[in-house]
Amino acid sequence: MQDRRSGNIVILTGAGISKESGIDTFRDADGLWNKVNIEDVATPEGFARNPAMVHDFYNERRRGLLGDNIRPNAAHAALARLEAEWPGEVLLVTQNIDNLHEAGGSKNLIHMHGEMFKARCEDCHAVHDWREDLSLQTHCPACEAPGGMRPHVVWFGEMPFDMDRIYAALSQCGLFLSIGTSGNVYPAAGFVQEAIFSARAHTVELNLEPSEGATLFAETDYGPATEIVPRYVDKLLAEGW
Ligand code: BV8
Repeated sequence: MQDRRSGNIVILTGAGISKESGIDTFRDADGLWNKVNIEDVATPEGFARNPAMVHDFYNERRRGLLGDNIRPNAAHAALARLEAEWPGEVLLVTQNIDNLHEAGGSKNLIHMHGEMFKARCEDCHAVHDWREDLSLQTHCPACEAPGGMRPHVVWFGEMPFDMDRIYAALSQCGLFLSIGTSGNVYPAAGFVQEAIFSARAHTVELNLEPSEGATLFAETDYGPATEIVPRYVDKLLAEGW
């Protein structure tokens, strides 16, 4: 069992942590997946069928993330403070493709579903930092080939990134903290069971409302992330879990 005041922590975040920064979630009433059909815009099949439509979908979201009004909130800042002040290892695994955790100061971070500000060439597989629109006319800066660029984002049916590193961290954590995710999407939604069975970790859910996996957590707190995450980080730093 890990020491509750210094053991390793794995944090999983979802769209809920960025909601108060002005970024839509996916499954709330005003969520993204209620406005577009997942199969059309977030699968490799959808991209193959209509790449221009998928580029438009991501170009609009990428432009939105570049707005001056989109900034990290108190929950992002609290997780960066935890990483800086906690005596043990803190690994932050996010399902989000925005860059608010980095902007909020987190460093030990995995974007398991990719990043909106990166683009990948399907011809040479080079990954580039990217803030402009993408289209079928976009040339790859590395191999010069046109038409092969796509968002460096994990679509449904594709393998999330860094899974080995994530499962290794889950098997050695004393605390698994899930924040702002509905627990609908796998393999992320299965991390809580992995932490319980492979590390006998203490598990905590911080969310606006109970997620699909709420009953699996030993401890829960519900409310807006900007309120409950800083409060929980203060408690963790003062007395452990
Ligand atoms: C995989 C990037 C194999 C794109 C995303 C058939 C065929 C193939 C696969 C499957 C299949 N059936 C099932 C699957 C598996 C599938 C899956 O889980 N489907 C679901 C729908 C059933 N998963 C996959 O395909 C994954 N790959 O399985 O590969 C494999 C298996 C095992 C191990 C390795 C590999 C790939 C999934 C990744 C898809 N890409 N995103 C993009 O962003 O455009 S997923 C998408 O949902 C989002 O990106 C997001 O990351 C993810 C999860 O959503 P949440 O973050 O939880 O957001 P949501 O809106 O749902 O919830 C928000 C929560 O916040 C709510 O609970 C709300 O109450 C709360 N909240 C709101 N406001 C606040 C708040 N909380 C706090 N404060 C607030 N203010």
